[in-house]
Formats: sequence, structure tokens, C-alpha cells
Amino acid sequence: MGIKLDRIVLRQIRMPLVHFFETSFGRTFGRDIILVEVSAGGVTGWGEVTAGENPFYNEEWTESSWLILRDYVAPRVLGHEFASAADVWGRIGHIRGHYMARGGLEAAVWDLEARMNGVPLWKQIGGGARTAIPCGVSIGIQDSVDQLLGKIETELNAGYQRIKMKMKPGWDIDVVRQVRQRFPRIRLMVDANSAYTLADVEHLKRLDEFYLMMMEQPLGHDEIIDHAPLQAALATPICLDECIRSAHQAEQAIRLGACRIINIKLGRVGGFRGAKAVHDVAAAGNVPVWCGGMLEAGIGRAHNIALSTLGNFVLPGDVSASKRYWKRDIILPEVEVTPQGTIEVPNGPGFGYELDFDYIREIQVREETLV
Ligand code: OSB
Ligand code: MG
Repeated sequence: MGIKLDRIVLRQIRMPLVHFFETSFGRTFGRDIILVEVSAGGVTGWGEVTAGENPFYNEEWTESSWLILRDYVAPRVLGHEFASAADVWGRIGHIRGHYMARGGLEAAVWDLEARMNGVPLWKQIGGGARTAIPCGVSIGIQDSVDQLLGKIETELNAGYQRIKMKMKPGWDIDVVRQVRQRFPRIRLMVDANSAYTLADVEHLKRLDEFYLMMMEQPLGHDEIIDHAPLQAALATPICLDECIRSAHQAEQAIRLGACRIINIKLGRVGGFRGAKAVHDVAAAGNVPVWCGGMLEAGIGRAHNIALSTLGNFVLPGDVSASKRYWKRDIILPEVEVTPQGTIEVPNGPGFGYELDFDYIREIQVREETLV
């Protein structure tokens, strides 16, 4: 049975974060998120666009995603008969960039296909390697080191298996040293979000003494090549995030020795087909992967949980409890983490949680139906 999309509804919701999130590229206080609802013969599937509110992590933002979905993606997929969700990319693969906008729609069709088949999303994508996923947290740059130490303590007490701290020039070596002194044995990593250049090799080498699990995307957002000499100079494994958007780029990075670990973000690689392809290339190169996050609301969070059941997602990811970000999430129940620092993978059809339509209506700022 094919999938013929007869309707797409775009909704933009506005959600304040319970605490600001600061990276090397700026502070975020709230999210403007696009939800993508796709329908085929009365069955619906849902996706979430993971683009930020500004084009600072990558080139996309909420507004650009809306326009790409409305003017380029929707007209190419509406009314087309797909044999499976894996074929959606074939209709929209020629659009340049805008992976997160395209990925929001692509992921929604996978959810739709799972619901048409009455199976959980993890099964539809070929996952199921684990029934609970290991969780870490990503902690932003804080106003003080004491505040950071307090947050780390809170997350460790909640059970999280590894701590990622954001860093940037001026908030790096000395802060990591203090974290290590206070927590000598925890699994700790840093994420620079592209804040350094190859001129900083000697500086970054000083982080080797803190036996970090990895250093995420130290160099340019679109830079693979310079990571190779940096990796050669470091004992700490490099994990690439921003610069890996396709399986081809993952293959190039691995071949060059530019990283030893890859962070896969569902949106950044254009949805499940891309995520599976990057996952497979990494597995073939003996490079472990983990699931990154973009401060998702419940739908994106649930999709990340399904993705994390693929075999090579062996490291704790950034997928964590809803309450770390939201006073109230858009799904029921909200995503919860066990005292062991895991999330139990849901077994209901599709992404496996209920949508809280009352709340979605309450926080919705824009809606458009495309047929
Ligand atoms: O680089 O991983 C990143 C959030 C926004 C933009 C970029 C990143 C992040 C995170 C948050 O680290 C991870 C999460 O959603 O918990
Ligand atoms: Mg990152």
C-alpha cells in the first residue's frame, strides 16, 4: 500500500524555556517550533522542524523553514504516491541546504507510515537494538562556574550518564579544570559549536589532561578538513556535529581522520533516511554515534528516541527529560528519565506518545493548511 499525501498542516508554536540555553553562538530564551502534520487517507503523521530561531547554529531558522516547506517541499510531495517514506527524499533531495525544514516533513511521513502499518516508529525505521536508551545532558554556558557546578550536580543526581558542557574562548580550560576537580570520575565532554580555528591547536591540546570523552565541533560549522590535523594533534576524540549533513560527508570525515565519533541530529541530516545512512557509514568505519538534540519539543524528542534504537547509537545522547526544557510539553506523557539515566522506548504506534492538542492550540501562533 502506497502513501499518497492529501494534506499538510504547518503549525508554529511558541514555547518559553524553563532556563535560558547559552552556546558559543548565543543565548536562547524560548523556541519557535514548526510542527508538520501530514495526512494520507485519514491517517496522520507528525514531524517537528529543529531549526533555531536565528540562523546561528546553521543557516536555517523558523521563518526560512516555513517558506521552504510551503513553497518548495509541499508542492513536490502533495498528491505524489510514495511506495514508502524512504522515497520521500527522492522528491526533495535536489533542494539545496535547508535539511531541517526538509527533515521535518520527511520524519512526519515515517511516522505516518508507521501508523498506517500499526507499528512503533522505531520498528518502521529498522531500529529496536535496545528497549531503553542511555541519556546524557547538554548544559549551556552559565553566568558563573558555581552555577555550572550546581547544575551538573543536579543532573548527576537525576541519574544522567554523561555531562556535556558548552564551551567558548574565555569559558574553556579553567572552567573544565574546576569541573574535573569537583567531579573527577564522571563521563564529561565539551561542545564548542565551531568557536575555534586551527590557530588554537595548542590551546585545545591543553584539554587533553582532563580525559574528556570527546570534544564536539571545535572548528568551523562547515569545516571537515581542518579537523583532521587537529584530531591528529589531540588525544581527546573529536566528535563532529554541524559539518556532517550527509552520509558522503560522514564518509569523507572518517576517511580523513577528522573525527572518531559522530553526533547525528535528525533534522541536520534531513530526516530518517539521512540519519540511517550516516549511521550505517559510521558503523562501517567503526565510528560510534549518538543522538544530538536541538531543544526539541515532544514530537522531536520522541523521534530522537526512536532513532536512538538503531544499533550503532552506543554512546549516551543529548536526548533528556521534557521537564529540563519545558514547564509543559506538547505530548502525553512527557518524556521521563529513569534513575539509571535511561528513557524507556515507547511501543505504541508511530512515535508512541499522545499529542496534547489543547496545549498546542494554546501556544500556536500560526497555522496553514496545504492541499
Ligand atoms: O550543538 O548540540 C548542539 C542545542 C542547540 C543548538 C546546538 C546544540 C544544542 C545542544 C542541546 O547541545 C541538546 C539538547 O537538545 O538537549
Ligand atoms: Mg553540538
